[in-house]
Amino acid sequence: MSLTDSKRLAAYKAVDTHLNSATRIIGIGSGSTVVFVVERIVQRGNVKKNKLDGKNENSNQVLEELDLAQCVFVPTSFQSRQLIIDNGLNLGEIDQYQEIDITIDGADEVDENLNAIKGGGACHLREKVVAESSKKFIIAADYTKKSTVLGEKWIQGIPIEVIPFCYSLVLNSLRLLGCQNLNLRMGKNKAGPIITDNGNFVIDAYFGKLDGQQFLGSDKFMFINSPSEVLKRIKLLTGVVEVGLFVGMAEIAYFGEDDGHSVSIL
Ligand code: DER
Repeated sequence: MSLTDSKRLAAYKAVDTHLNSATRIIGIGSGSTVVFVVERIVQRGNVKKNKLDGKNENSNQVLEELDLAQCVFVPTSFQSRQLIIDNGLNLGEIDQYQEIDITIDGADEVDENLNAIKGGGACHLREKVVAESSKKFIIAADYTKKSTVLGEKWIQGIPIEVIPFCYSLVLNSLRLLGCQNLNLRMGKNKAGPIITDNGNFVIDAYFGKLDGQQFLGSDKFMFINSPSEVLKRIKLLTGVVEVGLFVGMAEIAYFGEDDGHSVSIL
């Protein structure tokens, strides 16, 4: 069972469980898993033609056909905007649709309380805006993303979008918060740092496991290393635009397992 197959499993399950003929405004996340979210939405646009025989292959669910002409899709990045356009779906922008019915997105890690680290693709600012504007925020991910606590498997660090002008000041502030494992995210096929869709830099800051058992920070500003406390402390730093911690936002998460057919649900 490949990782790609497990992403597809999770994406299809999320779409088949939550999208029906009444769904109109849909937020599309960013990353590799959401490619399969859009793939399934397009298939559901014509159940008969795509021979889905009305049944989801993983369950006895009856699949309603989606009237895609009546639906609008809100992107969370340049990548997801392109995905919507390339699949001939109606594109809507967040400033036109502030009440989104449902957003389905990926994640880099999800803990047992449905808190998530996002931003592996450096898209977490727009993803969080769209997720917060959604009545339902659903995560679809492969089995490697499921953890007990954040920081257990995703050790690349919490993605933090920062203003380029003062990124070194933010690095210093993060050290004062107790983070020693920090780096400015550099481009792979681009010299210098990556630039987000919003023209900013990304710092990845690893605070260890966010299990709420340790104190972080300098003497004057000690705080517990829970996802909510770490999010608050980072967000308050001057120069920080958005933090890749989605705390208490997801309603449910689907993980494609590595057995080739099962999907676990959190
Ligand atoms: O950057 C992001 O937040 C993406 O959603 C990412 O976390 C998920 O990436 P994947 O679907 O490619 O694993």
